[in-house]
Amino acid sequence: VRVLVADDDPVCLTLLVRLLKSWGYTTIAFSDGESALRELLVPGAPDLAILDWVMPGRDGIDIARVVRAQHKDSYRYIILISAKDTQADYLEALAAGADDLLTKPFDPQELKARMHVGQRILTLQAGLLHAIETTRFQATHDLLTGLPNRLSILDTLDRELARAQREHSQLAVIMGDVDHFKQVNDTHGHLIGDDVLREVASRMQQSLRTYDHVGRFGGEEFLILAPTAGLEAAREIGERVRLAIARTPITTEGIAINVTLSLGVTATPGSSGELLRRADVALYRAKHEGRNRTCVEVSPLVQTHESLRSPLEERDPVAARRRVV
Ligand code: GH3
Ligand code: MG
Ligand code: MG
Repeated sequence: VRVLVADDDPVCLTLLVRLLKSWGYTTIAFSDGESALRELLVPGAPDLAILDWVMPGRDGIDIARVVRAQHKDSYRYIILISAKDTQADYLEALAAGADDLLTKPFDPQELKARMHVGQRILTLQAGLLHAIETTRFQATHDLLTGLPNRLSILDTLDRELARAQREHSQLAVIMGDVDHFKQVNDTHGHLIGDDVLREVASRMQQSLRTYDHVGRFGGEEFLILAPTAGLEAAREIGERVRLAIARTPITTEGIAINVTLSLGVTATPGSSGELLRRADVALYRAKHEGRNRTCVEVSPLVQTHESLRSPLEERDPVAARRRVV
């Protein structure tokens, strides 16, 4: 355990450091408050500090106050040492944010005992932070694939949509669904089915740009959000994802399984509900037309404004015909 020690009295500082070392602590020592505070504020600083109350520049109580105001994510346990020993002093120290006040000259055994109290609190605190982090992750992620879950990806959709509106940029929404996945389960069993889903999720992630999002929308259904992508870019993303899965069979437990994905693509304008509905319509069409393909559903607004000569259609007459339907 690393301990930060600050005291402007060199004799006291040397004594503290020697004691702490003999108890197995690693120490970082400072003879002034200013540099002690600077060190305490960097990430990864020692989370146990013993500070002299009265020091030139920053005194111990000042440091405690600043550390408390700034550190929200991790805890710093602060023990003040001082010749001050009235009840009023004690209360002032605690009110400023110190965890403990030890009067000088201190009894080494008492300091040792109080250090243990500090360590106990820090261990509890670390456990609590870890539990909160784990809970937060589990509440927003799918356990099987590690992707954001439905709630979380829908939340991201709302945020990205608001941002697209603010920045007058586009947002593409792509829904992908594994083809005949029930057959994978029926043929190879659920555990292999789970492996396949994990691999599908991983290949999807790998074929996206870093600022795109993919979440597990349902059982074998995934939702991709591509900020700044219009319809044409979105269809390219859809095809890239589709090929990443269809090109190479998924091998698990020595079995190679051919897996394909159908994708429904749409892009702004539209509310999140409209975008999801259109992506779903496009996905349904991809299934209906034979699966392992990407279909596009255009906003009715775009259809009227851009009529029938968008870049997408010039490049892909098949898509153009589909749009007219
Ligand atoms: P389609 O091409 O029309 O999408 O056919 P499909 O068989 O993929 O679609 P359907 O909706 O009939 O079946 C989806 C299957 O996915 C049924 C369900 O048991 C399975 N499934 C959903 N979640 C999981 C999961 O977490 N693990 C496994 N192994 N299977 C799952
Ligand atoms: Mg399916
Ligand atoms: Mg499905």
